[in-house]
Amino acid sequence: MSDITLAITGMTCAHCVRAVTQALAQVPGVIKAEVSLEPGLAVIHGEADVGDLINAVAREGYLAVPS
Ligand SMILES: [Cu+2]
Repeated sequence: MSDITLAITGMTCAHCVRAVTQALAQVPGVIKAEVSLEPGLAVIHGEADVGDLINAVAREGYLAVPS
């Protein structure tokens, strides 16, 4: 099992963190997603596709870049 770290741009409050966390958690293969507002970072545990993760974050209106 590997961890994936994404830098997330655009989050401004706890609601954003929750939205990103839930979006990531719904991607197939994700066991757990931990998102922090400051710095904007997501650590994803599991075997998810990085492109799927980035797209899930984008659908919520935020920018994710592999970190
Ligand atoms: Cu917010």
